[in-house]
Amino acid sequence: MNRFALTALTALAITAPAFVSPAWAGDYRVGGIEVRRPWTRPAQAGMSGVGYFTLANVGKAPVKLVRVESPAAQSVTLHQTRDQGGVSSMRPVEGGVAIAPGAKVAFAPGGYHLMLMGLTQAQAVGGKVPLTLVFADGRRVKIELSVENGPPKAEAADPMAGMAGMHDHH
Ligand SMILES: [Cu+2]
Repeated sequence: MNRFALTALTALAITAPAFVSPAWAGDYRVGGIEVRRPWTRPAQAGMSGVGYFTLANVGKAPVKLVRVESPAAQSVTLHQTRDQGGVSSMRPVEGGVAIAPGAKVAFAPGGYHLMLMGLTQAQAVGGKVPLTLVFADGRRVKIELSVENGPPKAEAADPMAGMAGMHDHH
């Protein structure tokens, strides 16, 4: 790891809760659980929002995401979009989402996702939406979704992101 990355991590460690150690900006790791690239889309207050990220089990025991809480919405539900006979529909996930040791599950458009019902305020690009992931063993992991127009890139700097932002003013 280079010096710049170390400095950035140190700065993050000061603002993040002590029990969360980000692997990089936007990632979270608590025990054997990693939450990678959490993001959501812009939305208006009172409407429904979404939540996307990759959940990785880097520990030795199974984990299961059972519930998500957020002060930013009246309720948060685990959903899954399914394609049945060419018709796409989404439904609540019963019993949570289990992840075996060494496995990961993508919450992404077209599959698992979070539904944030009844947003308490508008979500604008560049903003953050706080969530708490609750696991079957009682562990609670606090994360923030960053509000993006699309899936965040692996690279921090995306020149096209700035172009898209300028376009919004037309
Ligand atoms: Cu949904």
